Parts: sequence; structure tokens; C-alpha cells
Amino acid sequence: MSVTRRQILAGLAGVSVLGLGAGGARYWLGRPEEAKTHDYELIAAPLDVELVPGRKTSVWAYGGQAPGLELRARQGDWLRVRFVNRLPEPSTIHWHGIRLPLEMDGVPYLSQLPVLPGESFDYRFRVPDAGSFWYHPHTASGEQLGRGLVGPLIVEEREPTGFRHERTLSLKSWHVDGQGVFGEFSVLREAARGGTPGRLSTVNGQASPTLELPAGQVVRLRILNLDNTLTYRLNLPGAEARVYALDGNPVAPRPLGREYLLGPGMRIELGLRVPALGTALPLRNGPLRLATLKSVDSGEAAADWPAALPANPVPEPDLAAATSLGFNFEWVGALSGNMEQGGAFKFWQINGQAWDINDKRCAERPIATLQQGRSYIFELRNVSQYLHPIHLHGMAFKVLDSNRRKIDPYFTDTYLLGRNETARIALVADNPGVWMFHCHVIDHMETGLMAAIEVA
Ligand SMILES: [Cu+2]
Repeated sequence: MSVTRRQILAGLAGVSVLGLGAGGARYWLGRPEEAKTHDYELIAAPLDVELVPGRKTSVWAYGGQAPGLELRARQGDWLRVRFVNRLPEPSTIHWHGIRLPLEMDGVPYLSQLPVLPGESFDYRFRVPDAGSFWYHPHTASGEQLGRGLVGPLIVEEREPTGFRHERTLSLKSWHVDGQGVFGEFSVLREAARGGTPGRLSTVNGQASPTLELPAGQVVRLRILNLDNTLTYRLNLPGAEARVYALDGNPVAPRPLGREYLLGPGMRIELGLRVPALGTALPLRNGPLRLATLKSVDSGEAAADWPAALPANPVPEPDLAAATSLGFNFEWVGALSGNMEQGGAFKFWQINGQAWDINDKRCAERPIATLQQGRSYIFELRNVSQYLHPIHLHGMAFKVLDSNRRKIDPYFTDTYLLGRNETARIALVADNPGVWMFHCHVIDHMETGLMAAIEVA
């Protein structure tokens, strides 16, 4: 049994689910009759966990874990998740990066009504692309994601890849004090800047854990940034690591280099050649250690670098025939005057329009309407000093170029737009509906930096 399979089983123990193993084989856990209607019963509920040693933190968990239960499906198959809300407030689940029909996208009042406490909702959709994705609410995001409602969704390739071992590393910082007590998820002065950071950094819910990896093997590390705010400056000094995929889409394998900026919502898949037995490598955010990767005996012959992962069936935009649209991401720079009426603060806007999270009808005013089947080029212009990981629902896009860095064009669902950067992305508008287009710094999204794009 591989390291991966053991971990999956350990992670699922005691939870009532039907899952897919790393090799694609189905196995049973829990009550078989439930499998007729869904693959997973995913319960969101309060849970006490120990984030700070000796202290209890009351988080909100998916499937009894925070970050949530790792969901797995096989490319091209259906994923059926019964979401059960045992939280004290309404919620939904959005499946970040999955190309699916609008009614499964989890956006309140657009895809579905919020799922009330005590209610459930069945999500059912096919997963067209293999890769590392994640799920989270699209309601009261600052608090709900902040309390722990974030989880990995791994879509396995249909055929075995060259990787025999893999690990998922979910990065999240928590807005807790030294006693493990939650403070504010959003502070106004921070929302108007880079967003409110958590103070306690964790990997898979543990502060600075030691992760054991098989010596001599090339391990697929799926690193997911599930944080509300932080852009991690990922680095693995002393390691032999290659990039295999970015945000759910394969790239031609290349050395990791000195560091990689992983913004909120973004993912990177690395091949890591695990060094000789007993070696410890730091995984770092800039100079800060996030985790220690320790090599342990695998009992297997040393492995070579796997081949590139197979490309996903994302439609190639027709650049010659594409229509260009410009999107400016700006700071509003004013405290809104409508606080007395219960309005939201607005610090950010796209093309002069700030999204109001309290206005259920914002989606009825799309910022752009795309003709179904046509190709488009978006020019994204960041007219601010802060980083904005720009995410589009419903469709993957191809990053073409940037005025600030050299780009090898690649497909993604989230692009980290640097300060004063202009980048061009392209897509085929092949998925009808009204799709959220927003910054994944949750503070930015909740104070204006969100819009709707219609495909009709
Ligand atoms: Cu932003």
C-alpha cells in the first residue's frame, strides 16, 4: 500500500463516505446504501480542534476536519456530494477551478438559494479536468473560510501517472491569538490594503508539522493555498523540485527555481526528489518554515522523474478572431457613505463598479456579456499597490503575457496580478451562465473587487 493510500484511509477513518483511492479503485467506508445517491456526505459543523498546543479553537469543519475532508474523483466521472449544513448560519459550496454548470457553482442567489442550517443540498457534476482543486462557501466568506471551511478536491487522471506517491499540503493561516481564540477576520484598515492576515500559519491544520516522505522517490506534492489573504513565497532550499502543474492544469516540467508566489486560491504541483534517508528539508514561505519534509525508508528502488502530466481538455482560444476587453482593478479610496443603510464598505472596484455583497441583485448587472462560443482576450490592469489573485468561475483561461514578467502561456483559473501589472488572458466563452469574476483576497472581494460576467 502506498503512502498515499494509507493517508487517505487514515484521513477518512470514521467518516461516512464512499471514496476513490489513489489508484482509482472504489472502497467502502460507512453505510453502503448511501452510495446510491452520493459519493460523499459532507457535513459542515462546528468542531473543537487544537491549533495552539493545549488550547481549544472552535472551528467550522467539513467532514470533521479543518481544512476539510479531502474529496477525490476521477477525471470524466461524476462527483456527487450531499452537503449537510449543521452550521449556525446559511452556506453554500463553490468548487474552485471546476468547469461545471452554473447551478452547481455554489454562488448564492445566482446558482442556488443558500442552504439553511439543518438543510442539505446535493451537488452533482462531472469533473472534466484532472488536477488539484478545492472547495469553500461563497457566503459570508471572510468568516466562513476564516473559521476553516476550505478543503481540497483532487481529481485523479484516468490513467496512472508516473507518480507512485503523493501528498496534499493545504496552507492556511488562522485569525487566532496565542490562546487559540478567534479575533476579527476582517479589519477595515487592512481590507483597504493587502487584506487581513491570520497570525497562526499551518499546513493541513498543523503549525510547522514534520511530514515523512519516502527516500529516493519522486513525490507529487500538491500545495494548495486555501488562505483568505496570504500570498506565500514558496521555496524549498536545497531541494530538487520541478513544477508539474499550476492551478489544476499541467505545465511542461521545469525547475521550481528560487521561489514561487502562490496567491490565495492558487495551487502548485511539484515533483520532489526526496533525498537520502534521514534528510530534513524545509518548506518555506519566504524565510519562514511552514513544514519540515523528512525522508524515511521506502523500501523501494529509487525512482526517476515522471513524464509530464497529460493536458486537460480545455478549449484553445482563437487569438486571431478574439475580441479584446479591458478590466481595471482599482482602489476606490473612500469610506462608503451608505453605512447607515446597512451597506458594505467599498474599497475596491472593477471598471468603476464596486460589488456590494449585501445586494442580492448585483449579478443581474454583468460587467461584460460574452457571446457563447467566441474567443475573448481580457486585458487585466492592476492600478494598485497590492496583489490581486484574479479568479474566474466556470471557465479556464490561458495566461498570454504580462508587462512585468516573462510568461510561458498556460491554462489556469486564478492569475496573481502584481502591483501595477497588466496581463492578458484569453478564453473561449463556452459555458453559458453568469459567472463570478473576482479577487481571491477575501477582504478585497467583500469590499468591492468582484463582478459578474455573462456568457449568452
Ligand atoms: Cu485583491
